[in-house]
Amino acid sequence: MKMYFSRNPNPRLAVTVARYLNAEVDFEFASPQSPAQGDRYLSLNPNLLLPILEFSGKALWEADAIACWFSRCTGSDFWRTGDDEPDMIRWISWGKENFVRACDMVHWERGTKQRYGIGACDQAMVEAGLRQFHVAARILEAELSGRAWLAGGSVSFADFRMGTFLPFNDAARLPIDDYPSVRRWYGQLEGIEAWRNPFDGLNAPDLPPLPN
Ligand SMILES: N[C@@H](CCC(=O)N[C@@H](CS)C(=O)NCC(=O)O)C(=O)O
Repeated sequence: MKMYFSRNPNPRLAVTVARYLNAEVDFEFASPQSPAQGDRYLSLNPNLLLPILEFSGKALWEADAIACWFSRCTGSDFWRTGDDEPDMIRWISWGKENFVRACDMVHWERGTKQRYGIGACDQAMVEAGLRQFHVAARILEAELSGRAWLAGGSVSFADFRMGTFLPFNDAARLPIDDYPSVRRWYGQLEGIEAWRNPFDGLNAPDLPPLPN
């Protein structure tokens, strides 16, 4: 199996899952959106996005699907398959529509657009993202004040997915410290080596720096 990745948020999430689960996979840094590489990746993922997992002559894309596959391959319950599965899917689904989306909006303006010179930071979009962030973070705060992790008694993919953009908070500057239980939960994720250092030993250029 080979996974094509970059250091951006969704591929980072997939690499983190692979490393956390010790999945047997080779990693290859890719830039499917660079004109020189586009043709190569179009047949693997028509969206020209990462991550992509190639195995048995086919290509699987979408970080969630790849996480599900790694969890199966390694016989882990990181992707829940028992009674906690609906709960895990609830948080993945809600997260992508709410908390993760809000983080993405702010990170896109303050992070990705600035790193890649895509355009000026749109303050109205940042403010809209921050409003959504606070609405979602309040819900997450209430949930996490009574439990350590989102689904069941141990970390699951729901936690990893919810945290997709938080390793990039140096750029996004989301006010997670306003929410003590969210902060505590995120500290638990930061305590996981694969979360902190997913690219350790991999051949992958750093992200372009943020301009001053
Ligand atoms: N819904 C997709 C989103 C994938 C996506 O947006 N990937 C972005 C990075 S976050 C990408 O490939 N950007 C180009 C690159 O990193 O080279 C998933 O969850 O995998």
